[in-house]
Amino acid sequence: MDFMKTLIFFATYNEAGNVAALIEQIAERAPAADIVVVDDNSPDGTADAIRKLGRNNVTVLVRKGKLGLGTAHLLAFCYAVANGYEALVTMDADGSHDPQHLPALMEKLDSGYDFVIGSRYMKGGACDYDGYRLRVSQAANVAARLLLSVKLTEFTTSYRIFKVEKLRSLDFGALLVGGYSFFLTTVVEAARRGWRLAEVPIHFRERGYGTSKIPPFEIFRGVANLMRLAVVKVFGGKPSWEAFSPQPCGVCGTGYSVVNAAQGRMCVFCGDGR
Ligand SMILES: Nc1nc2c(ncn2[C@@H]2O[C@H](COP(=O)(O)OP(=O)(O)OP(=O)(O)O)[C@@H](O)[C@H]2O)c(=O)[nH]1
Ligand SMILES: [Mg+2]
Repeated sequence: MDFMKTLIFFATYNEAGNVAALIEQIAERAPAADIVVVDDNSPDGTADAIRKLGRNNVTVLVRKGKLGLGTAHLLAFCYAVANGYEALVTMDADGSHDPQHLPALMEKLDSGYDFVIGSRYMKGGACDYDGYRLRVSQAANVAARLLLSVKLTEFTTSYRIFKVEKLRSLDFGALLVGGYSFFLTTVVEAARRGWRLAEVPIHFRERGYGTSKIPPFEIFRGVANLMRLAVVKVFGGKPSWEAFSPQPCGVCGTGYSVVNAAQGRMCVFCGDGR
């Protein structure tokens, strides 16, 4: 298939035990795609483990420290736009997001959508979580569907594909929300702008090596963010159609400084707030 020029992104923090197999599996399923990794200077040497593979379609962007998962995704958005990609896939690097689903995500996007998310909860999907974690995740996704009236069964997982041209119409500053709330907020901002949204079923697996990086307080931040988005939906009116707006960063020299009207600016590459 002559697919769009595609970039596949994942963020890493201490995933040295997972990255080699992941990159190999991505290469099997999406051989024409480039890969960009945003690593937050993982102490376990993740960046070196990737460089050792010697693949010339893989770029590793190393940030100086743990600047968070949401800003890593924003950096990938900036990078995809700046480098002329047409499609951007985002996924986790810990083995939860199986590259076997890449062709389905890509084909669905190509059939006329702007955004496709891998769903654990639609027919045909599956989630290896159990007990408390499964119930929290299911409840969060049902609540999002009802409160936001967006017809998806999945909002929170980061296995997605975007039309890059559409990313330019998002207000990146509105996505500087901190932590895992980034993922729900992205879907809501896309829906408010009339993007065509779709989902395909995925089997979400338990992570491979290593440990989870989600701090427990993320649940509370997630609930607060969902309430905020529900209020914005009712009272927020039309979104501002601010174009893709990252600015040059005076400290690191990249063009990846994202501006948020309320919180000021943040460079999603070096973390500088000026
Ligand atoms: N660069 C960067 N990557 C991160 C950061 N936090 C998490 N990650 C990566 O983001 C992905 C998701 O993180 P996980 O810790 O697996 O979070 P999760 O999948 O929501 O939680 P589990 O279900 O417990 O695995 C993994 O590839 C992590 O290595 C961060 O602060 N910076
Ligand atoms: Mg995980």
